[in-house]
Amino acid sequence: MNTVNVSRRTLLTSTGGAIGLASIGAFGALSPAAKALASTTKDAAKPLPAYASWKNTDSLIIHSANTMETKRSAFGSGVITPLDRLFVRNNIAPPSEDIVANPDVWELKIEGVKNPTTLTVADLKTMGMASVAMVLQCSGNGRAYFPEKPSGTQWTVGAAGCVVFTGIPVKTLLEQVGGMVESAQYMTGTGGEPIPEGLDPNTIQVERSVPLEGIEDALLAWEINGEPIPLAHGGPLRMVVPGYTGVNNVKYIKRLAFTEEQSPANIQQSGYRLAPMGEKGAPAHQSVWKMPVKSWITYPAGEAEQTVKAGKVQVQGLAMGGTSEVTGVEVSLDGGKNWQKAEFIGPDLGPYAWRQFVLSTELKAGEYSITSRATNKAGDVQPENRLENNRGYLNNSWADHALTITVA
Ligand SMILES: Nc1nc2c(c(=O)[nH]1)N[C@H]1C(S)=C(S)[C@@H](COP(=O)(O)O)O[C@H]1N2
Ligand SMILES: [Mo]
Repeated sequence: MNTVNVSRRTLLTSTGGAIGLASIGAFGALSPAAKALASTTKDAAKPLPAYASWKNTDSLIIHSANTMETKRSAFGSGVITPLDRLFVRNNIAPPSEDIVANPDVWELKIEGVKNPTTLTVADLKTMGMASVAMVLQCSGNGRAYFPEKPSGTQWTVGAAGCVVFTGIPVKTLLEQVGGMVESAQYMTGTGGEPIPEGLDPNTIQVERSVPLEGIEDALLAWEINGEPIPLAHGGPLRMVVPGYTGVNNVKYIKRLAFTEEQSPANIQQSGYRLAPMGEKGAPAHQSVWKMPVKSWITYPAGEAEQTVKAGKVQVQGLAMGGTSEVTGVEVSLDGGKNWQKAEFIGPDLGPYAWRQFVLSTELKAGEYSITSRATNKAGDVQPENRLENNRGYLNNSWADHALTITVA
């Protein structure tokens, strides 16, 4: 059994390597045998798309050219997720790489304010600046644990990362354009993907509205982890709304509008709604905005079954508070019957960031069901059960995120 596992691993690694090369433009150079391997191996890694060819293949599960997640074992123990391991999610194909060649010339239209205007990134950079460390997490992270297998990417834990965005606070920008119009109820951001001619933009446009409350800590960001935002993560300019799920963080933003109504785009009206099982999303259902308190174990956590040596073990994980800072986390080694307090490690980067945690323990030989349960300042405790909903959003169930490990 061990031998089988090892050879399967080797196979996966070499396949991943070959395809990784292919993604940087050498596909034609692949030997026929490598091509055959890539297309027939059951678990063969898919290739990285060109716009994300700089990503670390070994750290990612590549679901498709527009969906890649960080492996549970690849978050590392530093609080900030390195960009080459950060998940990627595009609802439609991203724009051309040309738009990040000179970020400063990118234009943003600003509407629904007293003095509507168009500003370049260079203009914005002169007007204000702030940084925020925050969890970026897809609304559907954890969808794979819904037994009903809702449609959409089968994300496990890795459609999430903790990153630092730098840009101009939306509030600062608002001061410079005379404030929003009185009728404004939402901040609406429009993604810069080109819309093919003849298509009704509402069918595919990534345009999201968040309630005004979200403006408080929102930024229009041009940097991520200290570098210009790469195309894959929404450069040249991205709307970021700390505490809100991934979709509300509009990439390649070309228009920022303060609107009375939510965007008419499908992605706002029917997508990302908490519809009951069997029902289609509609405006009557709650929109997916704020993230709930959540945590998960990252070690021991192999992608397949993981065997750990008996003795002292540092059980590790990460915990986030959602819109209220995470204040505590407990670990269970017996499927939720008993809980032990874990220690946070590393720097505290504020309410929107996650914290790494560790439980130093001693494990005897046997099988363990390990999981974690976080609490935030607002008093929310990570629940045992997921909130059932048709599209598999917002899964923060500690039971769903439990792992079975073997100690030998
Ligand atoms: N313009 C635009 N913004 C977008 C998307 C998109 O497809 N287009 N996808 C959203 C979704 S669903 C998620 S989860 C995050 C993913 O961010 P990342 O790719 O930087 O990890 O971007 C959001 N912003
Ligand atoms: Mo998402």
